[in-house]
Amino acid sequence: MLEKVNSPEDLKKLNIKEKQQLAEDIRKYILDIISKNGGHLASNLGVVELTLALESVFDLNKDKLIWDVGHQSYVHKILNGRKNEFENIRKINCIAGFPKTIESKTDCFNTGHSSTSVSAAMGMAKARDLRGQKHSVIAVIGDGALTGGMALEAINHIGCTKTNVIVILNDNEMSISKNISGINLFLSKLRAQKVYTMSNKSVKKVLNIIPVIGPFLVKLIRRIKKGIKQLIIPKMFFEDIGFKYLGPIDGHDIEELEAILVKAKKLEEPVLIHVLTKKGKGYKIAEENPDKFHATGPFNIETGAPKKAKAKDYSKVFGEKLVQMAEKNKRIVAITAAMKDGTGLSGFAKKYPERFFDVGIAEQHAITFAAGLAKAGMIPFVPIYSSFYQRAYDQVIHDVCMQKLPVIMCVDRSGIVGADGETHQGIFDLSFFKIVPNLAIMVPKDFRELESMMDFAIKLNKPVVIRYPRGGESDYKFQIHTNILYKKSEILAKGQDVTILAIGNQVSKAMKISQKLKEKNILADVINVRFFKPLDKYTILRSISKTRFVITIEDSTLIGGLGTSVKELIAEREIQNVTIKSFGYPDVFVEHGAVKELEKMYKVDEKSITEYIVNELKKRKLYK
Ligand SMILES: Cc1ncc(C[n+]2csc(CCOP(=O)(O)OP(=O)(O)O)c2C)c(N)n1
Repeated sequence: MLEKVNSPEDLKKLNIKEKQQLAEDIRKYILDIISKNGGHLASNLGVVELTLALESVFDLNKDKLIWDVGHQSYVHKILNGRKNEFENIRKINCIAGFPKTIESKTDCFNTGHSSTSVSAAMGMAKARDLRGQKHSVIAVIGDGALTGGMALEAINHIGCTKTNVIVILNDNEMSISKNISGINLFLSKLRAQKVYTMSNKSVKKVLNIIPVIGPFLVKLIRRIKKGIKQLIIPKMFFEDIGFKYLGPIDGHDIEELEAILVKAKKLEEPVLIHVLTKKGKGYKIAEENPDKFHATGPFNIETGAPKKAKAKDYSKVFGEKLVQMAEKNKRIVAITAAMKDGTGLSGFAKKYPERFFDVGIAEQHAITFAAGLAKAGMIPFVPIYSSFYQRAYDQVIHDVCMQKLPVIMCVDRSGIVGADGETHQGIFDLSFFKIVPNLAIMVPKDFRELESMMDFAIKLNKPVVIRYPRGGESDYKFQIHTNILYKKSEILAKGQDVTILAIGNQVSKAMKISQKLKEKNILADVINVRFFKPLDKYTILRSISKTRFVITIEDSTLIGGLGTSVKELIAEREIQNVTIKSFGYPDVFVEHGAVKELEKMYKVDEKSITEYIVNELKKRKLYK
């Protein structure tokens, strides 16, 4: 069936049986490709029927459909012009794993970070009304994303302004891990209604067969049902704040879905359709392990086993070290914003459940909650991915740093993360944290240094950022491990020809470059910066005064990064005759692709940097 369907127009011509067949074909296709490329599997398998129903009822040439987070938009992409391109999803220069307006008119709004869809939908709906247009605006949001403050702010606004928006709540009872929020407790009361609705449906069928009094009985029962509904659902929260609540409905029944969508389309008021789906639907291994298959690398379809064994990564090292530290120090607590596994906190959660807090997709709350804990004598560690720290910026400034509270903010997935692309690259944190007073920023060169920095952060007793990348350490093994001292960098190699300043996982690259240079009799000072803030001005200036040629390497945007800090230092001290070249990322949103490919593309790779140094020294005639 998938071979025959190339667009929503083709889909609209199918009967229900054919659509069900198409759903199966799409599932197989997604499973096949994601098992090879990696990507978000379980959420996409869960929305196949929902997407088919949406695309059957609405016309995305005029209606607007916004996918929250957007990790579940694969079926939509397949139906809207990217069926063949799907084979290369998430690869460099190919289609992205999230909605992209540049890929298709039917991707009407870019997403990637959670809980934005309802606000964007309301904006589009208000613009439609102000411009006198007529079309539907639909936001599809998961029960996990509904725990994010933004989504609740938008629902609040839509309800009181009576804006005509359709919100589809895709409730699979899962965020990445199990959804254990208060919102979930509330939704479980609504879910309980399902059994009641179902049994009523069958009763209706039977009663309608009875001549004359049958239809009368159906009407009577419907009225009673309304009364019972108010009784068994203690507070119809959505209705109370201004939404028409429809559901709950089986999210794998295309016919029922289409019927309810047609109904919603006609209503001129805020509508919330509560759709129940199964994460991983149709692939048993993912149904049983939806968290493992939320986002996955390539895997074997038969067994579900990853094709590449998972090597130790920074998040794991962080999590294990925190467990050890918490054993001795009872004041240590850990907070996650719905990323328990991703940030390496599963072990901590198991061992110290009373000191572990999963706040939901609520980065802002996570930080101010940590500030409260710190103010009252606890030592909070808060690992959040770099790109999601963007959400909590005001809280870091206003609640933590202004009050000098000792919150240890661990910036996971910093630098280039790869296939998730521009919404997830962690390239801004150094720049936006740099300008915050009272904040120390440490960046470890390897696992061992991460552990030392975690110990050191507690001793500092002030707001601290520790920043580390996605994945494991480099294959370069450092021989030198000096003690961490406040504001002190670490000299790893000595030379007089060039100063190489590097940060975090770029330090191993700097060491490899210095080895290559050594083969050409070029000797480099290699400095592991360690403290991005406050910078070790003394050591850096001493080296620059010697070599007058500085290279900085960072896995972040160049604006406001390490290179900028060093240039500011050189200008401030009015040091003359210095050549400085910074390697990092330019003023763009870095697209998706493998880390190595992107490094090459932006010339932040070993070869480009080595060539630059050699050529520059040739120009200066120091090296022939
Ligand atoms: C601001 C932000 N924090 C964290 C994430 C990571 N994240 C991606 S999907 C997801 C869970 C979403 O759950 P839900 O909305 O229920 O969708 P499902 O995958 O269950 O369909 C999380 C926490 C994110 N994308 N954005």
